[in-house]
Amino acid sequence: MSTNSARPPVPAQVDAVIVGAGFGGMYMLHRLRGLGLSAVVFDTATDVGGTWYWNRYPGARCDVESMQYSYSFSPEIQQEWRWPETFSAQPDILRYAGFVADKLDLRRDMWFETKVTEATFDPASHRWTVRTDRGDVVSARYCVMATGCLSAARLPDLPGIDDFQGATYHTGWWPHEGVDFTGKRVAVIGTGSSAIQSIPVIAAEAAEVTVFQRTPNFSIPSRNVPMTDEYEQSWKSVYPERRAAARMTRNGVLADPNDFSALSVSEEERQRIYEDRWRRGGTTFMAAFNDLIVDKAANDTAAAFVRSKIRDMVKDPRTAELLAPTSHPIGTKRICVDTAYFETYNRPNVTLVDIRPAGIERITPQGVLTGGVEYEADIIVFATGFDAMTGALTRIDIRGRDGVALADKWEAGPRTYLGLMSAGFPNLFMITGPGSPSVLSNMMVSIEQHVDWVAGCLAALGERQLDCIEATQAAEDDWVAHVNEVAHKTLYPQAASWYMGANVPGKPRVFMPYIGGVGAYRAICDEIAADGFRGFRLTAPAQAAVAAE
Ligand code: FAD
Ligand code: N01
Repeated sequence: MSTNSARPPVPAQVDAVIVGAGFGGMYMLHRLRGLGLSAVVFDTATDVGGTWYWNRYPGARCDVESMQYSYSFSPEIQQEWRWPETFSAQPDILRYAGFVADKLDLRRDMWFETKVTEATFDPASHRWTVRTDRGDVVSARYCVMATGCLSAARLPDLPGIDDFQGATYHTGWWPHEGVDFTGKRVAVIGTGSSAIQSIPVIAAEAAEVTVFQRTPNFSIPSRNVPMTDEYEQSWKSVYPERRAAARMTRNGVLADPNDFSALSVSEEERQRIYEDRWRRGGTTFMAAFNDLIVDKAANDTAAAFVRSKIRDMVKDPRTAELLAPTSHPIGTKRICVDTAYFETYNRPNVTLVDIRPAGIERITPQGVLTGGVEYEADIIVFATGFDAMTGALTRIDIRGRDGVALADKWEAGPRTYLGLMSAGFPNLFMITGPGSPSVLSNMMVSIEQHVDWVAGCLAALGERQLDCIEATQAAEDDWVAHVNEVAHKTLYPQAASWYMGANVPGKPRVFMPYIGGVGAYRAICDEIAADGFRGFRLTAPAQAAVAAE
């Protein structure tokens, strides 16, 4: 492990290179060690934590409760660690990542401040050559991309962005020393989850906050509270059973879903159920009925309920109307979870600026120009999101068979088999890749499932004295068609969301995650593995394909 220029050399040959030291890469390293395989992990960060290392903006917090957003693989870790709040704040999740890294002594195989720039497959040796921006060259049998779905932060391409004379920050690259907003005029661009979490905290400190909104978002109060011993024990005393149950749910979260339609109950009963979910708070609001994400009429009832709550919370009727989302069905953009977001617009120092339809004209040396009006600011916070799901992968020059670049193969949208591998890229695994439930789920559950599947796959290859696995084109084509088919049975494609690539100009509009459900997806992956890795071609050193199409 190293975080400085005097770092020890990286081994020239390993069984596996893992890219990323977030929760995915950390657990992958642990599992590979358990198989007796050698591995190195690279990350551009100075330490473990991934998302929770980078997103240090004020108010950053988990929207899955921590008793569920945590590793389940180690009974010791899950019993020993204590969360201070029900929905943990970023510093606590980062401390947790550090705790796990210490406990498993992970850092000795990790090289930080090191960006993987290239990975090239050699079909003759069945090995990958991985290069970094520090000049490292590593030969590895396997390459595991634990690069994260929401790790490629992006600034919008706004004219004048470099001319601004104040300070600028992106929520996904937040400075470790924090930002002092005291007495400052702050412009916040964006109203997604990161903005919705940070605006109330910034507004409590800054002199003025001006929020530039392109699309209003649905948000549910988190109802975060300090953890009580009783609540903690109610989980820890039955953790194995709860974890097992969560793995078979739709989203990897125990949410107490109602299995009936929003349209099957009276108006009075519907409102009672929504009120109950609103009072409980969090993303499980969407589990109020079983058809909110497939039936527009059902969805409309939930959307209308949340809009009415927004109108109740925001005193100025014009601002309330601007904040009430109407452009997409509720839940089809990632639903937000907040602490006093809407109420923040009742503060005298907070102004909402609707930038539709023209958008931001330019960043000026003094601030933000939109609708012909210049809003002066000392600080601009870009809460403008990520090149999600594909960005971290396509920013690496990954070359598979015949020198084909992954970025070129995915030009019209990502193509994978199970979100785990892509045809033409043997021995290259993705953790929570596009085509898997990933961002539609409690990511800890999905990360563990993918890592366990990859570890099982590598163990099976070893037992059979094989050294190469590759998705077949036919299996990939079928899976991509299935992912699309399932997505189009839902309302999701109706939103211009980052799930669809719609937030990045020029990115193809393809619904990227698999919406078939975490439990159903797990069963598919397990069944495929049990059937000799159906749809994958497994080969021995310098031999022809020996198994399974
Ligand atoms: P990451 O944590 O993103 O880690 C990937 C790592 O790979 C990064 O550290 C990055 O630096 C590194 N990397 C990428 N490319 C390279 C390269 N070329 N070279 C070297 N290193 C590289 N999910 C939930 O389930 N619940 C939540 O409440 C939740 N909240 C979130 C809040 C925020 C602000 C964000 C951005 C995401 C949130 N997520 C949440 C999703 C979150 O990303 C996952 O839960 C999880 O942390 C992802 O872990 P990971 O290891 O797969 O990826
Ligand atoms: O990013 P986003 P995020 N001009 O893409 C706007 C997870 N997460 O960082 O919607 C003006 O959602 C953009 O507008 P529009 C979670 O999965 C979880 O907030 O494209 N505005 C939008 O309002 C989440 O979904 C938590 O019209 C521009 C905003 O910027 C994901 O990470 C917390 C613009 C970007 O919103 C990403 O969230 C934080 C432009 N040129 C993150 N470009 C939890 O609560 C973009 N925007 C757990």
